[in-house]
Amino acid sequence: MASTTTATQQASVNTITDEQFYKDVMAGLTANPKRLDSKYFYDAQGDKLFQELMNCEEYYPTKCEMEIFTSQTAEICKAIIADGDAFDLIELGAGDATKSTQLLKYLIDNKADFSYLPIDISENVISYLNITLPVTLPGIKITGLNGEYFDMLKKAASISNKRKVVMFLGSNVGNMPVAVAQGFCKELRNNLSEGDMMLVGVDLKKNPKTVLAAYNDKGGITKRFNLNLLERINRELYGDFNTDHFDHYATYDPETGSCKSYLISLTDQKVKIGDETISFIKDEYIYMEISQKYAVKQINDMAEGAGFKPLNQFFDNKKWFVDNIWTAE
Ligand code: AVJ
Repeated sequence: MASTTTATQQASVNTITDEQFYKDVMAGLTANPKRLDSKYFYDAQGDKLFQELMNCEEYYPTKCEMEIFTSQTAEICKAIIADGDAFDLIELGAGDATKSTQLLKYLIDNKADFSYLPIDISENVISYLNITLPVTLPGIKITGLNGEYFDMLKKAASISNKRKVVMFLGSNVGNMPVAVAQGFCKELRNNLSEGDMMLVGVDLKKNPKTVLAAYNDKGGITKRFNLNLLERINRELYGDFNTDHFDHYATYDPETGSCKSYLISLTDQKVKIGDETISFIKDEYIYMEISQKYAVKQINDMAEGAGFKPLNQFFDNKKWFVDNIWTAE
């Protein structure tokens, strides 16, 4: 984790500590049933695997949202520019910012007055963006923030009091169960002022086979992506997981729209994490991740329930994904 400080990293703020990672892992693995938090998927190795996943045939959400951002750039930008006053464009979970780069380029070309503040849980991602974006997008004003969403949102508000446009793309909101997502939207609203905006990417309910295939790809990238969290525990918390003794299991329920991932212990086994020992029985699962899918009406209800007014919806051709613009009321 953050030990060296380079010129670019000085612009970023890091709040995620090994200690917090250790606490969360131990709490999850001593709980019954066992669970791990999917936000920890994204170390350097996890970022790489997610890149691979985004490029694999079955994983459609990124492609759909990319289509929306490339084919409807002007319309989306017009909506967020609004009446043209200066704004902060904040991105929660920026990742490699491929999608937002479409918007950033258009905004810069059209002389919009804005600063870009990407927030990401991955330190690796933030230092990458701080270095590469000024090269690919000359003239961009960027301050990367490495940490938890709300800590960094508060940080962003303390840096500037301009109008805020907060992007939450890629169906990252799907990594929360519906009730948690509703609470999350309310908390977002509490951190914003009237007239601020949200741009939220949401994966829609669709043919269950299409959804399941995306989270159970034939090439096994999703499996490696999940197993990487065990390897990260080995690397950073002195664990001795043998990943050959775990399998990946994904499931999608078309009724609830919940897609869930588990790791299944293939044998009775004991795993050491530092000085602690965790026992698994054969077929026991670790709950890893939820990727919630929504109906359009559900999304608007969630916005309104949180104090936002739905302003615009941008769909891909297949209507598999939607980017929503909400205004804080
Ligand atoms: C980055 C949270 C949007 O849930 O679709 C991809 C992560 N997990 N395949 C998603 C993920 C398994 C992804 N998000």
